[in-house]
Formats: sequence, C-alpha cells, structure tokens
Amino acid sequence: SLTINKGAVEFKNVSFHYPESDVPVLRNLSFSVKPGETLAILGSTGSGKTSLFQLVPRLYDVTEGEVLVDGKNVMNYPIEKLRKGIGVVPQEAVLFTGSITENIGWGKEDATSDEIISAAVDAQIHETVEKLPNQYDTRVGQRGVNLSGGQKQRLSIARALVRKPKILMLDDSTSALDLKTEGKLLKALRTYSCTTFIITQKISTAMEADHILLLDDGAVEAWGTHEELLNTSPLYVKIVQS
Ligand code: DGT
Ligand code: MG
Repeated sequence: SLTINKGAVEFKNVSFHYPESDVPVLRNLSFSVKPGETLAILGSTGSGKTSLFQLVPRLYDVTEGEVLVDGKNVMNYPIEKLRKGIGVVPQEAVLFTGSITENIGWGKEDATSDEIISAAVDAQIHETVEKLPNQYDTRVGQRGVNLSGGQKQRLSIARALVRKPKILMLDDSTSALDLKTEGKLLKALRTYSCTTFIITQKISTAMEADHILLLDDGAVEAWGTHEELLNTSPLYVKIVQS
C-alpha cells in the first residue's frame, strides 16, 4: 500500500476553516515543493502558518482543494503510513515524564542507542545531554530536570529526526536558538535530504531556503527566493527592514 517515497508536496487551491468555525483561515493556496527542497514560511501571528502545517499529516483536512504528497492526495494514504513519513516538530515542544532516550525515541521504540545519539548530535542537543547528571538516562518532564525552551525544542527536533522522515516540518522550532547553533542545525538537516518546511521569524533562516512563502491573512502574499521577494513584495521588504 501507499507510503511516502520522495517527499514532494503540493497544495492545489487549498482553502481551510476549522470545523467549529466558519472563518476562513487559509484561502486558495497553491504551491509545490520538490523532494529535498526547503520551504520557509513567514507571516505575522495568526496568518495561518501552523494551520497550513496541520493539513499535511492530516491533523485537519482541507475544506476545499487538495494536498498532494508524491503526487497523491493525502486522503488516499493510510493515515499511519502518511504520518510515519512526516516529522512534525510542534510550536510548543512537548516532553514526557521519562528519560532523554525515551523522549527522543517516543513513537519509534525500535530506535537503537546509536540512532538516538546520532539524532541528538544532529539536533545540536548531544553536548547538553552529556552534561546532565545521568546523560541519556536523565529524567525530564514533570519531576525531572529543568530544560530551557531551546533545549526542549532541540529534543523535540531529535525526536523527529530519529524517524528519518521524508518530510520534516519545523513550527518555529528554532526560535530560541542562537544563530550559530541554528546554522549548525540547518547544516545537519541537509544531510537528511528530506523535504523541509520551516516556519520562522528570522530572515537569516528564510534566506537559506529554496523557496519562501509569505502568508498574509491566510493567503499567499508572496512566493519565491529571498532575492525575488526583495523585488516583488513590499511586505517582505518591510519585514527585512524591521
Ligand atoms: P503564530 O503561531 O502566532 O505565528 O500564528 P500562525 O500563523 O501559526 O496562525 P494559526 O495558523 O495558528 O492561526 C490562524 C488563524 O486560525 C487564527 O485566526 C487563529 C485560528 N485558529 C488557530 N487554531 C485554531 C483552532 O484550533 N480552532 C479555531 N477555531 N481557530 C483556530
Ligand atoms: Mg503558529
């Protein structure tokens, strides 16, 4: 049956409102991203960035239009196969009460210790873990050690990486990272060759992407590379200058 092979993503005339409301949140979005490409998504708070993300692993379904993965409508995939190929790092990192190893391996119980460590190295959290009282056996979450927002984000990224997703979706997951650490993280992500959606507030991150999608009130305000947007989008220029 269907699994994600390459990680191409296409939105075709996608509109969306939440089931409990009739306020349109996404309006007629169309764009496509090739396997292995990086798409940066920018837009002010409430512009629909997180909502857009949720439509790919089918946390919600489109109201109109289609989301295609590898050319096939996401509705046609068995949902567990679809979700297995997509690593979503949510806006608010969620840790469970348990060890670092359990938190990184959550949902992939067959992960080996080498795989866990390698994901942690790539997520730029390994050095922090090594300094904890019991390294990878240290308990986190309620009644565990306290981790900073940025450390939680990186553990949450490691959890996505250990599954070797074809599509990786980072929802502002690097907001608490300094530029140097973020740079190292983005470099490590390239070795995964996965299609990457990255919601970000940082122009420096967007500049590295193959495409930038600028959302404004649920609609595509601009699409292109950094250079293209500098020439075509007054709103983008305003963000760059701010
Ligand atoms: P952020 O994270 O503050 O930068 O904002 P975005 O761009 O991620 O915005 P998003 O997608 O969370 O919200 C877009 C609109 O949808 C906004 O008007 C709030 C609304 N919204 C978000 N989540 C829900 C939900 O669960 N139910 C309903 N009814 N509306 C929601
Ligand atoms: Mg959001």
